[in-house]
Amino acid sequence: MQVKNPKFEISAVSPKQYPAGDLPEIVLVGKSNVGKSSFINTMLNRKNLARTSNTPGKTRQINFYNIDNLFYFVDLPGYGYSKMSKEEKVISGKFIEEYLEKRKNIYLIILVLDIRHKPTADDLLMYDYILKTNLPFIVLTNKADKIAITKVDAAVEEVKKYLGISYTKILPFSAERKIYLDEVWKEIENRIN
Ligand SMILES: Nc1nc2c(ncn2[C@@H]2O[C@H](COP(=O)(O)OP(=O)(O)O)[C@@H](O)[C@H]2O)c(=O)[nH]1
Ligand SMILES: [Mg+2]
Repeated sequence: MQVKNPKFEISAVSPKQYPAGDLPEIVLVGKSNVGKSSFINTMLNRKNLARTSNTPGKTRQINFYNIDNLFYFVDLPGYGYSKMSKEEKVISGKFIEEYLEKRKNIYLIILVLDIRHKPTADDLLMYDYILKTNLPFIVLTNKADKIAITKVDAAVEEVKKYLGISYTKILPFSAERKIYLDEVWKEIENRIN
């Protein structure tokens, strides 16, 4: 897909601020720091459209990026950041659930995991939650540049084993090295077309 003019549209702190209309939404879900914002930048070939950081994400914001008026990338608050207070964890969870429960135009959820680690307890909770929503989803194992290229397939299989699934699409990704983008674009295009 040739993206021409992606735009940041809004940081919503309440459902009233979600964009009007019914464009398809492709939603990024994952723990803080796993690379959700980097994923958006890499897919769009922009350096800083989505803000990335090494510090805890904003727990109350849902960022909407309008992609050529064809669809939105939706960057949900990260969960499970070790330095978040208990209260912040509850708040980010509430924002994630509110969006996933109420929004009618979710075309695909992209759950982002770290290819180097087994899914955390929070990842597994999120995964179960996504299964219960019955929404279409894929799993990305990001930061594939951190392991040898010859070990990527096995690492993906390992994560798959922890999730206990055989039918879900699970793909490697590297926002850093900008590799494995084509497969993900294919998934997105299949959903929105
Ligand atoms: N090595 C490597 N680092 C990455 C990758 N994706 C993201 N990062 C880094 O991980 C940190 C968190 O990324 P960010 O996109 O802000 O994560 P978010 O909290 O999920 O939005 C940043 O320092 C990124 O540069 C990747 O594929 N490989
Ligand atoms: Mg982010």
